[in-house]
Amino acid sequence: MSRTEKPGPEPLVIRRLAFLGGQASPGGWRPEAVLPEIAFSGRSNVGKSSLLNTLVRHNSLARVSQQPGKTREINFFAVNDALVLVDLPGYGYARVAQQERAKWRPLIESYLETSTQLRGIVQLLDVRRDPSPDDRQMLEFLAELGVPTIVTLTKVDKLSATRVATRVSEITASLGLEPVQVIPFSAVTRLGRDELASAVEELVAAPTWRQG
Ligand SMILES: Nc1nc2c(ncn2[C@@H]2O[C@H](COP(=O)(O)OP(=O)(O)O)[C@@H](O)[C@H]2O)c(=O)[nH]1
Ligand SMILES: [Mg+2]
Repeated sequence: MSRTEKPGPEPLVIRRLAFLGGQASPGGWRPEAVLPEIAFSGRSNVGKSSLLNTLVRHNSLARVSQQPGKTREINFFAVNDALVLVDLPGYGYARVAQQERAKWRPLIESYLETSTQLRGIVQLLDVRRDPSPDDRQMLEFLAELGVPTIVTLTKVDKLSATRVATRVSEITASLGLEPVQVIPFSAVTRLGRDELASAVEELVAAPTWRQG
C-alpha cells in the first residue's frame, strides 16, 4: 500500500448505497452473508459515524451521534452491490450502564467469530488519546483471530501537522503496528479518505484470511 497520492480515478466510487438492517443480539437477524464485509470498530465518540459518512461521501449514512453510546446494534450497509460496510457498536463509553456495556462485547465478538464474509477490520482510535484498555483488548482479539486490520487515527484536524506525525509514530510503536496499517484521518478535511478507500478495496480483493 503506497502512502503517496496517485493521480487517477478516486478509489471506491460510490454508485449505490443501501441500508440492509441492524443486528441486535448474537445469533439474531443479520443480512445474508453473500458479499465481502469490512467492519468498523472503535469506542463511542471516536468519530466512526463521521468516518463512514466521509468514506461513502454521504452525509447521513451513519448518524453522527449527539448521544455517545446510543448505537448498540450492528448496522449493515451495502455499497455498489459489491461489498458491505459493517458499523459495529461503539464500546467503552463510561456513562453507559454496566448492563448495556455487558451486551456489546458478546455481540461484537460473535459477529467477528462467525462472519464468513468478513475480509477486514478498520479499527478507529482518536489521534489525541492513548489507546484505552478496551481499545487494546479489541486489537488483541483481532490479532488472535488473525483478521487483517487497518487502524485509522481520527480527528487529526484537531492537532498541528507536526503533532500528528509525532502521535502517529507513538501510537504505531506503542501498539506494535506496521506503519502501512495506520492511516491518519479527518472527517473535517477529508484527509485519509482516499487512502482508507484504497485500503478497503484491497481488503475486499484479498482472498479470505479464515482457515478452512
Ligand atoms: N474536528 C473533528 N471532529 C470530529 C471528527 N470526526 C468526528 N468528530 C466529532 O466527534 C463527535 C463524535 O463523532 P461521531 O462520528 O458521532 O462518533 P461515533 O460515536 O464514533 O460514531 C462529533 O461531535 C463529531 O462532529 C473529525 O475528523 N474532526
Ligand atoms: Mg456513531
